[in-house]
Amino acid sequence: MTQIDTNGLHETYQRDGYFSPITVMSPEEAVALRTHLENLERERGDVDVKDILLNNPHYCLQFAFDLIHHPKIVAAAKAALGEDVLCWSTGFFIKEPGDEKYISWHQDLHYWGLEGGDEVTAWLAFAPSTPESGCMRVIPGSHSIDEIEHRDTWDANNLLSRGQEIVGIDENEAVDLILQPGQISLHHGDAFHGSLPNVSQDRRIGFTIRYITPAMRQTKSDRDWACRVSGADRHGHFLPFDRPERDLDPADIAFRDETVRSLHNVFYA
Ligand SMILES: O=C(O)CCC(=O)C(=O)O
Repeated sequence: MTQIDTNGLHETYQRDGYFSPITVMSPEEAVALRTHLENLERERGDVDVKDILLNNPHYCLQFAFDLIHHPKIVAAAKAALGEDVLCWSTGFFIKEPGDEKYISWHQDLHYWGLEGGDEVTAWLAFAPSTPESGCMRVIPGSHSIDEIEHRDTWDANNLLSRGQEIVGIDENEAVDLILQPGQISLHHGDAFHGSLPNVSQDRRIGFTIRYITPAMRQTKSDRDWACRVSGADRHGHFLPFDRPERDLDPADIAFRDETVRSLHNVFYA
């Protein structure tokens, strides 16, 4: 089956700013991906795997590049965005069992420099994502609030670049996005979301894929990159890139580093 049931997805997503869960692969396939990831973490001490996983691993890891084209994940992104879709960035959010890492309440589009189009994130679970393991939480309907002030905390336990947070959220309104391995959630770039520490016995591993419409434009940098995954790009606002020929090739790592430096200039602008 290459299709998912997108019945009601578009309307629910438009109304609530998120949709969850959507099964895109079997738990066995997700466990195989996790094993591959953990082998890389264990065996590739010669490169900074942790940093690569955090920012744009799809530029230098084949399985990450292939996931951005996964037919069921792309079908979900299309149900949210329409036929023409680019992948702008990816990244793993990993919380170790018992560590204090968390993600403060924020809106993604607040600090990415992107304007003029739409964005949706697909968050793919490689491990169970539950209230105990610190699953993502979202405030339904908050995506209709265009942009709200954030304050930078720079807290070392906050997994966000500047520890940016929205103050004064009523957490009673929050919904837990509970996912089993092989399931995704979708959330809108303006939806208020965050997550608590992992108090379970297992790792919480989420792979985020940021999809945009081609009308989106990077306003804080002269150059930015994105890969077409569906339909056409009639705007040409982003530079293209190819599938890596092998995992962790030095030339691909150097390219990824360049794109990450450029992104950091945007995030810390
Ligand atoms: O992994 C999480 O808990 C939050 C991830 C997040 O902030 C995002 O995908 O935009």
